Order: sequence, then structure tokens, then C-alpha cells
Amino acid sequence: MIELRRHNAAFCGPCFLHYTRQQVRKAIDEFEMFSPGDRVLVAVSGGKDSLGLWDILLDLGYQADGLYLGLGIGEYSDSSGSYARAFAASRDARLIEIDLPADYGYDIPTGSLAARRAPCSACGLSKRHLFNKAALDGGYDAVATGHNLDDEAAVLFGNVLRWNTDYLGRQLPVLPGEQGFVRKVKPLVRLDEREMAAYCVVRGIDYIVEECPMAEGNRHLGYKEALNAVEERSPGAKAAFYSEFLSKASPLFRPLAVASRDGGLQACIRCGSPTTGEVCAFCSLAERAVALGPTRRAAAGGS
Ligand code: Q46
Ligand code: ZN
Repeated sequence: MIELRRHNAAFCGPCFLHYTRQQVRKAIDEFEMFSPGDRVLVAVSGGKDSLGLWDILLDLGYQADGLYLGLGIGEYSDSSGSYARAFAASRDARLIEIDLPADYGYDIPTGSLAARRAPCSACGLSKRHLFNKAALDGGYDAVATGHNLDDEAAVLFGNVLRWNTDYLGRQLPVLPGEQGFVRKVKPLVRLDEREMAAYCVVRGIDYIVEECPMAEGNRHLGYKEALNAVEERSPGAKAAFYSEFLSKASPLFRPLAVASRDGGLQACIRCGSPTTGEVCAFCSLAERAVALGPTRRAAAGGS
């Protein structure tokens, strides 16, 4: 039996699978993420959330292909790639692969060093650009990521702590496609981490359990712990925090986010992506990382 305290319920295996699929279906319908005929590109990391999401979308009958991005983070990347490939093979599904070191000449540790930003910041920037590019190149209608309720609640918590009104206005389960950006959707916002882990166990999906070694010191881990402590005392508090934000507070912040984006976008002179400057943030990061050269890359712990 799988006990879900926030729903005051317990499920057997088959009922739990039904429950998880229903939660994903509800999120897709409620936020109009995509329609049955749309082609969806699922960003897979080899972890429980993204592989579980891909599995659910395939079972719900969606046209979902996977996209794996090799980040060049040592053994973690080698291992996570194997899980993604094994899953794709087991479902006879299409997996597109991009390798940051082989295809773009740098890895995340080097990117972080070059940009003088935390690894997760250089990583997030690279992922956003390459997911979007792959989706545009492949003619996909949407990019789906495995962000779950815990992820979204932690990001929300961080944004509220600093009253980042711009980010609060943009923190939505769906970001519409516009001006060279493909629609981005998060179909797992109604499911938490524990539920996704249980889903993979019940379905027999092998996933990488180790966390990315670069995540250490990531502020969101602390926010998750804080929210888990609240959830422990008040089951359901985390889901309420996030869902009530979407229904009651998010509309108030949206105009602020729109205003901050009205800076006028133009095409990056290197890659053609929409950007506010001449060269987009990705191209500028890649240039600086490649310029560090192999010696610095090795020193940074990359490949
Ligand atoms: S992969 Fe990349 Fe995450 Fe690793 S470097 Fe940070 S953002 S922690 S989801
Ligand atoms: Zn560019």
C-alpha cells in the first residue's frame, strides 16, 4: 500500500498508477498544456521525475519523444545517460541526444568557471537554450520537463523570500510559445517527489538515484527541507502553498513580468535565438567556456 497523507488516502499498486496518471491528465487539461495531436519533447535526465513523466505521457497516448542532454558532469552524466537510453529502448521510444562537451566543446564545470556563476546557473542557461533549440529544430509543439510539486514549491518559496516579483509573475506550469520560444510545460506539478519515486518503483522503471554532484549548496535543497518540515506537521500545506499561489497571487504578479520582458528582442548574431543584446547568453557562455581551453577544463574537473 502507498499512503498519501496529504490526501488522507492509501492506494494499492494499480490504483496508485491510476491516481498518478489522473493527476498528470488533470494538470495537462487544467493548464491547457497540449492537445492529443501535439508533438511533445520530454527533457529527460535519467531521474525518476523525467522518466516517470515520459512513461505516463506515452501511456496516456501522447506523441512524446525524449531529449537527453549530456552535461559532462563526470560519472554522473555517464550513468544518467545510460538510464535514459535503457528506458527509451524498453519503451521503443525515440530519444534525441545532445552532448555538451562533444557538440559544443564545454562541460558544466567549465561553463560555471567561465561564467563565474554557480554550476546550476550555467547549467540552467545551457539547458533552456538547447531544449528550446532542439524543440524548434524538431518541429515540436512543446517541451515538457519533470519539475514536480516539490520543485515548484521550493522555487516559489525562494521567490517569496526575496519578493522576486518578476519571477513570481513568470512562475507558471505553462509558458506559452512566443517570439522564437517553444511552449514549456510542467505536467508533474500535481505530484510530489515521493509519489514519483513510488510511481517508478511500481512501474519497474530504473532511474538514477544519486543526486547531481553539482547540486551541493543549491539553495533550493534548503527550501525543500524547510517545506518538508512544514508538510510533516501539516500534510497538504505544500500543495496548498503552490496551488493557492497559482489561483490567487500569480495573476497579480503577471503584469510585472510582462513589463520586465518588454525590452525588445532581436536575433542573436551567432545563433539566431531571441535575445535582448547582440549575442545571446548561451553563445556568450559557450564562447568563454571554450576559450578556457582543455587545461583549465581539466582543472575544473570536466572532461
Ligand atoms: S543537473 Fe545542472 Fe541540476 Fe546538476 S548542475 Fe545543477 S542544474 S544540479 S537539475
Ligand atoms: Zn546565440
